[in-house]
Amino acid sequence: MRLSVFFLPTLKETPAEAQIVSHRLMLRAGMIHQESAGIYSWLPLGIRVLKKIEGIIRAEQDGAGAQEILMPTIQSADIWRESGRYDDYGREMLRITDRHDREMLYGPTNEEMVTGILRDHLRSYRDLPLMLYHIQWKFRDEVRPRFGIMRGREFLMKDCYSFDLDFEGSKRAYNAMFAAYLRTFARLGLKAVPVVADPGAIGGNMSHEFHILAETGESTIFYDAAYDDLDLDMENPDIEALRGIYAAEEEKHDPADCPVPPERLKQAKGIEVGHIFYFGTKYSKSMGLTVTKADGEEITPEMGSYGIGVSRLPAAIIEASHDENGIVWPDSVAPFQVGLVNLKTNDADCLALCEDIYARLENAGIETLYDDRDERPGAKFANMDLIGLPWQLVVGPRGVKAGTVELKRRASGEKEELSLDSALARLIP
Ligand code: P5A
Repeated sequence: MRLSVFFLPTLKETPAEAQIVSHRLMLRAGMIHQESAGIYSWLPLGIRVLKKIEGIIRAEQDGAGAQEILMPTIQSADIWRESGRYDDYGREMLRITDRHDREMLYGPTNEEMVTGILRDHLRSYRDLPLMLYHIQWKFRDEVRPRFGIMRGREFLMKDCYSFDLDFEGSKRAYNAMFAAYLRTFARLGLKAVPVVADPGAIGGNMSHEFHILAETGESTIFYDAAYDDLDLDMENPDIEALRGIYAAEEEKHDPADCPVPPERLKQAKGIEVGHIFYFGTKYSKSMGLTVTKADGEEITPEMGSYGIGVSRLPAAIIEASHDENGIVWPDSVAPFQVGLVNLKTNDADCLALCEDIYARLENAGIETLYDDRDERPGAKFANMDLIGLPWQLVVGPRGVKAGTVELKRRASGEKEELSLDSALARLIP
């Protein structure tokens, strides 16, 4: 992509309304645009990151055996009356009346809808176990939307639902999702702490949240310092080892029963990026979802639900990975891998070399943002640092004469003068 035509409305000034660094940087880097309180448009740089995150989540959900579906954002109030949550949900639910005076709502979550789908289509007990997920926008009329997309009113969630014949099966599903979550967050460049949590409005009696430690986190968690020392293979996490380590959110933490000695107990702020629930037959029972076993016994499936705050994740990643100059994207979610900077666009040799490099990177499938604008070098460097692409490849008149380019790694700031071929060899696998 050529920066001269890319829609990247960056801001030099720090927006006054943004209280935390991720919100400031997302606005300054031209990733999002506010429409109303807690409601945002995603601009080209922002949507590229969001799609990368979605891709990793999707791959790990598929890998855990869940199947992708897509349910609508607008739901009928009727199914929520069946579960009994229509009145319970209160003012957080955005209620809508259609032209026939039917009561509808913008879904804050989909337990009822997915249970309804199974009620209509589950034919045999052999169809279970089953895990279905989708990645869809939700609306919750939060009392205090804030910090940009971190606590939005309209936000993107990955929500998965498991259906099993018995508790044992349900526990297997829960554990498979637990492991998939740790792998997902690791691939996003994050270390997530799983904590025992309160199921709240979703219900049930077993629940874990996944938190990213950050000063700006809205939740308070308590955890065993052993977690900090644990050298986890996050791509292949040892779930039992993790489970053995005490961690709980504030409401679930009882100093009187806490198994961790006070000197090893840590209190920290966390950003909740995921939340999983086991709630047995709460929805299947109230909505009459049953299946008949071979011996004629009628079973009410056991369920769980598993959420990830997809649109919250870009902010959580920025909170965990930035410096004074801007965002530092992990390779896996970066909107482009390489920023190609032409320091002198009116120099024929610089131009020719940049065009050649750009074509070679693009042909090799390396996503490249090519700064071909007629701008001061200082502005170009500041811009590249702000948007945080993992690699910067800088081409200037001096280097062109010497046959070299400069390759900078954004995360470390390390710069190297290399021949073009060695620079490209680094970037093209
Ligand atoms: C689990 C999936 C649920 O809704 N039902 C379906 C269950 N869980 S949850 O904890 O309420 O939400 C799941 C994740 O969504 C993110 N999230 C938000 N992100 C941005 N803005 C919000 N207002 C918001 N509310 C929830 C969180 O990451 C949460 O863990």
